[in-house]
Amino acid sequence: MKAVIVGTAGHIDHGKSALVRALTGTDPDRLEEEKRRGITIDIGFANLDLTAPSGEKLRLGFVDVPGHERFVRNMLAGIGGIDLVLLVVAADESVKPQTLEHFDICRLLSVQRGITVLTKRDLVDADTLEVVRMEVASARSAGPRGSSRASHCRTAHGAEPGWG
Ligand SMILES: Nc1nc2c(ncn2[C@@H]2O[C@H](COP(=O)(O)OP(=O)(O)OP(=O)(O)O)[C@@H](O)[C@H]2O)c(=O)[nH]1
Ligand SMILES: [Mg+2]
Repeated sequence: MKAVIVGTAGHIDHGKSALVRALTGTDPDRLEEEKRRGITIDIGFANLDLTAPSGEKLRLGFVDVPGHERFVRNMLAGIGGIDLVLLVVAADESVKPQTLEHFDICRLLSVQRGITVLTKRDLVDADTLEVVRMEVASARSAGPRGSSRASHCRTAHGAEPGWG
């Protein structure tokens, strides 16, 4: 079975942990303090087994990181050694300081592949979503290189990927 390690990155409260939970069914926020405060403090983990179109079995191992600027050391501990990063940006807030910081960290650590995920699309109209998409594309120009696709989903009600 092939293993792929998938990390998250992005500003606090932009929906990284909710995305991992929607994709895997596992809440990566395992600490009591994380559940009480509603934020990620330390890195969390979840798995998803998939079958590739070729029939090959895949195990995605997710490493969910905190977005709070004070926990950037834990973010650094989680993001090293990943194969792919999910660059999470909330559509109602767009690009914020830790969006850019995490993009920079991914670039400095030579993360080769990234998928941009616009979360919270249920909170914005179509025009706003388009503006945010452009702002994120501009920020991404300094982010991980290699193949990437943009998507957006409404994780509060289950993952609804819309590839674009
Ligand atoms: N309306 C709506 N709310 C969402 C969506 N995704 C996440 N949320 C909510 O946004 C809040 C923050 O989500 P989290 O997944 O904890 O955010 P996070 O990026 O992991 O936050 P940190 O780990 O602390 O940086 C939670 O209350 C989620 O339920 C979405 O697509 N739509
Ligand atoms: Mg989180």
